[in-house]
Amino acid sequence: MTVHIVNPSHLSFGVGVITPRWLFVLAGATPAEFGTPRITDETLEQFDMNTVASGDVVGIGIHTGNALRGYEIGTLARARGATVVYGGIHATLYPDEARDLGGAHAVVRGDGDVVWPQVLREAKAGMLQRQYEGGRVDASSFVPARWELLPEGRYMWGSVQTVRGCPKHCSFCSVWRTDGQKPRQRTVDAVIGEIVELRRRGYRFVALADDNFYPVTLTDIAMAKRQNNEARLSELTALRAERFELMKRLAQLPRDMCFFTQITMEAAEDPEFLAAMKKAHILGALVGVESVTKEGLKDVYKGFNEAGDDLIIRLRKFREAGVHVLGSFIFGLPSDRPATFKSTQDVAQAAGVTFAQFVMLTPYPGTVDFEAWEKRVGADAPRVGDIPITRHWLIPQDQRPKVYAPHPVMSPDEIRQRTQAVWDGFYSLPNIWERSKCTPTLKSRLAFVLISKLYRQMYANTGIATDSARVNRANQWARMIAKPCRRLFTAQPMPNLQVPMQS
Ligand code: B12
Ligand code: SF4
Repeated sequence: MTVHIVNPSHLSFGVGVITPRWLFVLAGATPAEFGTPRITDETLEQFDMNTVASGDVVGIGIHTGNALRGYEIGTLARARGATVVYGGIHATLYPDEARDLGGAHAVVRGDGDVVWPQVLREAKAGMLQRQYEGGRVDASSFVPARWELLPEGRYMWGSVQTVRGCPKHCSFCSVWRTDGQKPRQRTVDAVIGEIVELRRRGYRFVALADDNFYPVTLTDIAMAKRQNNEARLSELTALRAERFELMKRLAQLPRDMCFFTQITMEAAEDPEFLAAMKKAHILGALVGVESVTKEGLKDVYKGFNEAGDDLIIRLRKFREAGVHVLGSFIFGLPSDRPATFKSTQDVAQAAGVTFAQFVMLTPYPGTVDFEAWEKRVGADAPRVGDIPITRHWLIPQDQRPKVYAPHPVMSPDEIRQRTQAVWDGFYSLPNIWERSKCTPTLKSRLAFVLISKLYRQMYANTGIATDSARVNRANQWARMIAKPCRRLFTAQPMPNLQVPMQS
């Protein structure tokens, strides 16, 4: 019996940017008695159905965007006599769908780390259950990824999770509802062990695949003090101390290492934290800016962000501390107006963000926004074929409309065109060249241009473009420049690298 683990994708580029972490974690959770699982990441190449034999187990992980391709794989694998098991955020939200449309014998909801061995053993014994509740496992039970199973020369960045969950409650995000609001921080040793393993193999760029790398803010601590809440205070200070301990250990790793994470902009008010990040080689962070106006922030329950000039000051603090920002902005919020687009681009440029992404407000399942939208459109939702757009992920890829939240004054097309124009403006060659000054040499400036263009092209595809010629062009471009880009990220392996000592 072979265990297959598949990350579905309808598009394969041959080269991947970030390792899909769950594949290697689930491989790590596979008990030795089942042998080494066969991992397929379809963002590299398509799953070879001929490798599936009757009695094999095929584990498929889906998020909303790749669920339909996942269902195709599951249906075909089941027809070959395999036992099909789904997991991942989308299967957690819609377990019945995976059974009805994806040929699932079983669905795992929540974390797979602890429950996966049980699933495999019960499958082997012919006692598989329809559904398993993986729940939110404690950080001490997170399984380390099996990086020795990485295919040679295919990815640019490794990915290591340091914390799961986020205490905030943004309306467009499902993380706080699925992963929970209580931060589950892994031990420093577990994180460092994996990173050393990756560097030994020649990965010097590592994405810290966290929901929010700064789960405890100075405001949280001040509030606990004000409330004389001793228990809360000691919990928060312990979490904060662990973050600093992690960064101290990261700082002891080879100097050529570079980390990237996701963080809220509150970290800008914490110079000690930013300085520790810089020392720890965390040189970049995605910051969810979302909106440059107070009204926009209110729309998404993100009142802890700043707007206007204060926002520019906050974002610049990252830059001044030596941490590059990938600013993430949302267009199509109810309070947005045509003028918001230009002012957003202006703020992004004035704030000195190194990269930016401009996404259109999309109701993702599991979010507050999705629930409100689904309730509002109800049974009257427009359909493509038989499928209501509230189940847009089930519409075949080539007919799938981009689904955006309805807006009080602008049509989806107006929002899309204006969003596209902001992408084009922010990533115009002169603007990229100007931003490339943040790197020291001509060679690195050219690399910066290449990477900016790759980022922009890959996004045009998964993000906002609806015109298929543009999507195809973006795809070809991305395919062409992905290989040379990968070379920019690799380093000499360091097989003898030691784990830095505890302080
Ligand atoms: C890092 C990350 C990224 C990175 C890297 C992706 C990569 N190659 O790995 C980048 C920045 C590229 C990215 C991009 C996007 N992301 Co993202 N990303 C994440 C993040 C923060 C962590 C993912 C991760 O590595 N987790 C660690 C692993 C170990 O956990 P896991 O994937 O949950 O897997 C566990 C369980 O789910 C389960 N499991 C998973 N699969 C399977 C399969 C089986 C068989 C079993 C038994 C169990 C199982 O077991 C695993 C171990 O416990 C998640 C949030 C999150 N907390 O998961 C969002 C998240 C997955 N992303 C999300 C989104 C929306 C996106 C984008 C669409 C954003 C955008 N607007 O462009 C793009 C889409 C990219 C694409 N086409 O795939 C959403 C997905 C929502 C949804 N309903 O699908 C999430 C949940 C965040 C959110 N805001 O809600 N992302
Ligand atoms: S801060 Fe980020 S991860 Fe946390 S709920 Fe908001 S969008 Fe989600």
